[in-house]
Amino acid sequence: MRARLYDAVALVEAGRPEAGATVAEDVFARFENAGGEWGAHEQLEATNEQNYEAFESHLSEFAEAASTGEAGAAREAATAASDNLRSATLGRTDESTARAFELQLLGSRVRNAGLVAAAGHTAGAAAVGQATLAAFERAAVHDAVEEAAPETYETFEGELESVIEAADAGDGAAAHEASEASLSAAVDGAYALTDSQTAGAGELAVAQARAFDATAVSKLGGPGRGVAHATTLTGYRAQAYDAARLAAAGETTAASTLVGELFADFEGADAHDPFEEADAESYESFEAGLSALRSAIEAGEDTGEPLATVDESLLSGVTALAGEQAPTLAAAFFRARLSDARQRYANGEPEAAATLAEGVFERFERNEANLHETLEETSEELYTRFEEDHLAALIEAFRNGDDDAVATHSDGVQSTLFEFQTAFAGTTAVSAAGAAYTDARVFDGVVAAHRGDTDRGAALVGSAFEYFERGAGGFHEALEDADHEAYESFESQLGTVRSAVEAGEADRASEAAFGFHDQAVAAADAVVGSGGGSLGELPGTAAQETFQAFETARVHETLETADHDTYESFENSLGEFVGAVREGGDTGDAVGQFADHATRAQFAVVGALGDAPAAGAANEEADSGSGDTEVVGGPNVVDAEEVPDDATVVDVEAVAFAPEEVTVAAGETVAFVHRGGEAHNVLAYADQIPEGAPEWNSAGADSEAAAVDAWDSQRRGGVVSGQAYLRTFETVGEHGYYCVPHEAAGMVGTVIVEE
Ligand SMILES: [Cu+2]
Repeated sequence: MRARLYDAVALVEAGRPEAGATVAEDVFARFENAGGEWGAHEQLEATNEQNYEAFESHLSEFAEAASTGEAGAAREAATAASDNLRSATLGRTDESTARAFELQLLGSRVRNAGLVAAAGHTAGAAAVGQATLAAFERAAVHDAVEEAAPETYETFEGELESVIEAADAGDGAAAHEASEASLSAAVDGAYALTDSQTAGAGELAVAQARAFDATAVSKLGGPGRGVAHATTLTGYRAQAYDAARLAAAGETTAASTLVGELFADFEGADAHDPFEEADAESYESFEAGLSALRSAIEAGEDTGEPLATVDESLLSGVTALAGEQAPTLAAAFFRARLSDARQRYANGEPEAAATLAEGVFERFERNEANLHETLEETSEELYTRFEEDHLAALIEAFRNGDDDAVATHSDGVQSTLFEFQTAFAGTTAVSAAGAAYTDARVFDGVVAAHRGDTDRGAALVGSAFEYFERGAGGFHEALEDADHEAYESFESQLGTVRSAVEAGEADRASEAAFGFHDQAVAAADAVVGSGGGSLGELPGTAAQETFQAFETARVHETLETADHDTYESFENSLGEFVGAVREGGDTGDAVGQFADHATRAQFAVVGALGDAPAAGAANEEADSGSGDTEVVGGPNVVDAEEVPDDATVVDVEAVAFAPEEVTVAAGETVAFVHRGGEAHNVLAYADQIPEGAPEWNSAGADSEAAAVDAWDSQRRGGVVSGQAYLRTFETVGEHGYYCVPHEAAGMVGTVIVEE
């Protein structure tokens, strides 16, 4: 639990206070749940009432500081809360145990710094590293470990300094690597400081902390590229409305051209394939709706229905692609629509303006793209200001023809939505939304130009320019930093549109606007790409490291011996957790399950399983049959000594096949030789072998499914220490394979067979 407090601090340091606050709230919730972590709530309360109260108040101070992004205050409160927990630990255990735990906790904090650095937030990582170093120097364990294990002490401190240095130099990968070495030294140090049962319990707590880290690190990423694609689709939404508007104004040719251009742009857009993949149905209805819209425009028919189809399909696409950032983009779209309403009012169309604003209101009430709920959750006060104070009043002002009120409430809806965007989303998503908003305004300006309203068109494009120049919620700076060339193109293309609109050259303005649309998408892409948006494999790697660390941990065997069922549940839930992280999406349940099993495991290694809180039942079925059943080989599992000299050897390590890919000639034999960890097996994926090739696996079963079943029910097909599995390959092509118990930890490989 103490390690998790520091996870939250690390997130705040990395500039993600909202994620830090979420972790803090979760720590609080788990603590309040009396049966939760270590049964800590009850124990702490029983140990010392005063200490308990101090802990609770520090925890809430911490949550507060985390939610407002005050890293320094958060760190202070976390340290204080952590000290309260430490005192509680001391109340129940001796000084050496407390020191051992202290050292492991410091190790977890070093690894946080490494992960934060690997996620690209090197400045925040350096700060976390510095704070950890200072804490270590102050800690009682400092002198104790120096005395008990001088080499370990030096490794721990030296690697910690390397983490700080690498982070300062902006080298995230090096910082991550050094942090692993430092944590591993901390774990070793704990064994030097206390008995192996206690140190083992601490090592399991470290595994628990690692799992939470992997979850926390996934929050460090900005939104992925999906947000940039959603920006493209948001731009199309505005363009479709503009086309319908031009058609209604009798500008049939311009309207039809606009839809044609939109179509052409989409066919070549980066967003095209992701849209199709994310939501095939909406993708198809979008294309169909767009054709229908064009036909309606050309035939002079009502565009209402096809426009609605286009808009709804695009909205589904935005929601599917932008995920939790969909409300940010929806707010950008609303802002563009409401700007358009104001423009219509100024054009002497008050009823049209009111209808348009009512449409926005209705969409908002429908909770389109989850904006309503998200706004309300983000800030009740902001929500009231947007809806009641301004949006409702704006509609009324349009109808009353009250110019002053229109000005006040137009500004009001714009500023409240903008406030929401910056409060809810990080700079990356705000930038993507800013690109979408600017894009929409530019097209509105072009529509005005087509209608011969040069002044208004120039004013619209000018206001887009001004919005960007004023900073656009950090978009301007983020783009300039992310990609200077993209930044310059964005600005110069905006200038091109403006001069075309000012010159009253509507067709040239349309063309320039499509050029600008591309720049807006490129800008969103550039910011997303640099904004920590692409964490790539990091969360998966962090989770997998948890598995690997356990496979080679000293406590591994202790736990297996102490209580086999607990051991199995622990490992299964860890595997499931790793799988969940690698798949992306919500890992809350999986990490919670694992944390429960890890807690039980800690009780098991100190011989107090009877006192352990019960764990969830999610992994019970995974235990069935495997229990203590002995591992048996298959027909081609042999003694390692029997491996032929001319066989190509693949090392079967703790949780990897090395090398992961080998190439052999047809007719040659590959020997999969056990080198580390517990029992592994080797199975060809049924759908990853050449056509016509027989399925193969270490169980000697004739299908993958049968081999999995043999493993699950009888532990057949296992390869243990001192053994090897031999397979002679006849069919040319690629054979993908894996190990059942460790697939989630990335234990997969490929054999390429050549002529
Ligand atoms: Cu394995």
